[in-house]
Amino acid sequence: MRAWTRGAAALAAAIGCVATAGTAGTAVAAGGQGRTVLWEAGRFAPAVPGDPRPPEALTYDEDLVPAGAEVFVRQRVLGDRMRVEVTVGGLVPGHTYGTHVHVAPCTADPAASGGHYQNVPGVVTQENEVWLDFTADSAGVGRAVAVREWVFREGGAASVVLHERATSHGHDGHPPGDAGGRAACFTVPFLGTGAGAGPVPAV
Ligand SMILES: [Cu+2]
Repeated sequence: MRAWTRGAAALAAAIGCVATAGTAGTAVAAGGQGRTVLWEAGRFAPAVPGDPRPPEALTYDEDLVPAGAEVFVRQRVLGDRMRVEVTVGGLVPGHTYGTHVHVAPCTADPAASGGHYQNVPGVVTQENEVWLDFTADSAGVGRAVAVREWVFREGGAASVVLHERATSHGHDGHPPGDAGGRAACFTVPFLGTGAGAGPVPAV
């Protein structure tokens, strides 16, 4: 087991969450002044059409995202700002994965996760969406962080999708936001604008 996996597993255990193969673990922790953190961990498994209970982490392209690859997503909300971090292990070394937060959960149908989450609907820019492109290192581990001066609408962001190539800014012949086919999808119930308000959720 690689160091990053051990570290993430130790952290997950520390906050009361244990990730197992084919499932996702969730932990929500809240501190003072509306500070709220969400962790999700999963292990990619092939999508099986018709599966009534598909795993939270689905691969649609096992050449790019092999079964067994692990994914961790962390979101921190601080008032009206947020930070989203994704780490994936077990990928193709040197490959760049266009990666975004999408609006709907994953199913065996790659299109089910819908479009990119947009802060201002209809505006396709990196700043108005959450792009988390990364290039896997020599060990097949990729990591990206996005900080935004806004927070998802409640229930409006539901997955992280890995695509087959880097996200276009519109200067390379592809439309802005386009990153090719969907290689994998991880369902994440992202925290929304209500994070930090109301009762503290149980950890
Ligand atoms: Cu996408």
